[in-house]
Amino acid sequence: MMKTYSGFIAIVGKPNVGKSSLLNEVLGEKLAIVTHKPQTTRTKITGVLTRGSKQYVFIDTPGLHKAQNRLGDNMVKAVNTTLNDIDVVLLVVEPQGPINRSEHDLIETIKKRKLPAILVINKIDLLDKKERLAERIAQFTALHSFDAVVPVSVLNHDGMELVMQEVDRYLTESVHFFPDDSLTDQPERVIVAERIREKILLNMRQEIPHGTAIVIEKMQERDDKDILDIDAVIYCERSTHKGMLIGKGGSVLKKIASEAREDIQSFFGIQVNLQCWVKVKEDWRNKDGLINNFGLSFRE
Ligand SMILES: Nc1nc2c(ncn2[C@@H]2O[C@H](COP(=O)(O)OP(=O)(O)OP(=O)(O)O)[C@@H](O)[C@H]2O)c(=O)[nH]1
Ligand SMILES: [Mg+2]
Repeated sequence: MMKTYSGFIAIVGKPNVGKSSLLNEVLGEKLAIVTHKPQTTRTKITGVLTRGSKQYVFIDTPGLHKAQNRLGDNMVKAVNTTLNDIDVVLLVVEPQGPINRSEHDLIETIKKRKLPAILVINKIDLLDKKERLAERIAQFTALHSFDAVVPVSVLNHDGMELVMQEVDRYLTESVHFFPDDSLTDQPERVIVAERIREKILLNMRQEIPHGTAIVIEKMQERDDKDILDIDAVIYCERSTHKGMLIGKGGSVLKKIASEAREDIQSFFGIQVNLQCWVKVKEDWRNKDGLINNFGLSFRE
């Protein structure tokens, strides 16, 4: 029988460095949502890529930050336990700017647990001078002797095959843990909820999107037609936020829903009828029961 190989690869880094963008790029599919705002990703997201005998299991994680509420605690835990059973870590960083606390903490963890780690310097398209890159590499390798350093620009599809070549060295001979045609272990409802949350992040001011959670109450294909009916509830923390999410004459909610519908249609390849409602649940980000209900609790 043909030998098979697999590897678990954790993608970590401070918020907004392009971790989810990198995951989508290697998968060739938009699985994780991406925005220009920090703390877009809330839970760990598994993306599966199978190339012949090799299966890569990538785990995208929330950008580590100081937890400000129970939801934040869960996000931090999701990163730390992801690092338990992996073959190699991709530490994604910006090409310039100060190295922040969460990056120092991640490097400490990598050292302490003796994890193989590849430094991925993303967004090199933003560098004006090439010499800056050498400085950046020196700055990080002074902190840790990474197993490899790969500069990339996910935006320009530049350097990703080099990352894959480095990752290949950490695959081990083993069975494939997922069916070869799978993209993720995320339930479809979670993917739908995430698309709606992305459109809220893109259309609303900072404080509102971070206080929203989406619950898909119904998701069903019609018997007689190729239409997928989806009912979603957007929970927010204040009635003033509810008003803003809905907008004048429902204009804001309509825009969010129609952008999300387009995305969901192209992901699933089926016509979608999406209905969204907005409800208030005060301070849900500090209530374990609600975090749990919204599927945001930390799970192994
Ligand atoms: N210029 C440039 N922008 C990029 C590149 N890769 C990603 N971005 C942008 O960086 C922003 C953040 O990307 P994400 O993929 O959401 O970042 P993340 O690390 O997953 O962020 P969190 O989930 O919040 O931790 C988005 O606006 C991306 O379009 C790149 O190579 N070059
Ligand atoms: Mg992300």
